[in-house]
Amino acid sequence: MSKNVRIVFWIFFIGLITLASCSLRPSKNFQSNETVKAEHMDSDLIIVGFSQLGSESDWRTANTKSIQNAFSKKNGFSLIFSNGRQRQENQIKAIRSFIFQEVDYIVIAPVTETGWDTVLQEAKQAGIPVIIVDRMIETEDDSLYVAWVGTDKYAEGSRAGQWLEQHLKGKNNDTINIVVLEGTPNSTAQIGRSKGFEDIAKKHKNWNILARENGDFTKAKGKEVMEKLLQKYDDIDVLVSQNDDMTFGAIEAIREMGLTCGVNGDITIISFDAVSEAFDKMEEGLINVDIECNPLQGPMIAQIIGRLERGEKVEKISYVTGKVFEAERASRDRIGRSY
Ligand code: GYE
Repeated sequence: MSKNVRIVFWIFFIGLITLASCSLRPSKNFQSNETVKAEHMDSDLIIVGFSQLGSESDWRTANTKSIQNAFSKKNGFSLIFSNGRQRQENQIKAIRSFIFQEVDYIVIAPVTETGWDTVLQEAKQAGIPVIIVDRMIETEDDSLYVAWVGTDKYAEGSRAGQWLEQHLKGKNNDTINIVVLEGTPNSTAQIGRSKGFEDIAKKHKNWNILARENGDFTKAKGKEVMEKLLQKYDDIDVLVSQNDDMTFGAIEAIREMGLTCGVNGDITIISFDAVSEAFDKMEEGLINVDIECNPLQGPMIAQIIGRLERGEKVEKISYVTGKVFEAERASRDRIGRSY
């Protein structure tokens, strides 16, 4: 064979192989439910359907990652993940599809507390154990879930109040004007953190809650709502913001108004979650204190499923604990944190 003929031959040969491998590879987009089911059934892996409520915050991203890592193939799981985009109807649809796919376990991080009974009854009838994570559901029938894993949101709210008590100790008794940026209405995080803080606030006659507004746990909404609050009130002393993302938005609003915040600032800021960017802001002195809410809940949920698999009893309620981080110690306290 001459050199040219050999080159043409190889080009032709490689082209043939590429074509063949393309047509043999099944396209994911065209997989039917039946194919997905069969794939899962073939393996010894434990199939878990996880309905995450959304991707509204840094906290949520860390929570999703923790659960995805814990439910890896290496750990013996096959995870079907669904993002509810902050809407309960999307989550209900996802749960129904998990039931249809005959998963072994359903894990739900519910966006709000009410309205889950019907779909959880369907899961129960199908014999699929349900584990609730992060936020809680409100139901009369606690046989609808086998276990719940999350943080104590009421305790987080009261820690915020206790911190403010300490912060104001020894100062004069002038009126303290407070605004609260609340998270998604009717979510456990909003209900618990509001009630926890308000129960402490009630004890102080000079604490004046000017406004409680919904910022939906997002940076954009936090900024928008804070702008309105700053236009309406020119004497805000304290901002209690129920998550870090809303706080980041609020800080932008405050600075754009020409005001200052945090340590020695015009507005004292109490935030929740303690994600990495919040530590940056504490180091800059822009946030006074952050009430931690630990999102790394995947390993605990995987452990619960492991116990259920071995037929062992599991705790109905498991709390993940958290700390309180202040600006002054932020650079030391953040060492070793992964989110
Ligand atoms: O604080 C917030 C997220 O439910 C504890 O939801 C969670 C909260 C968290 O969007 O950042």
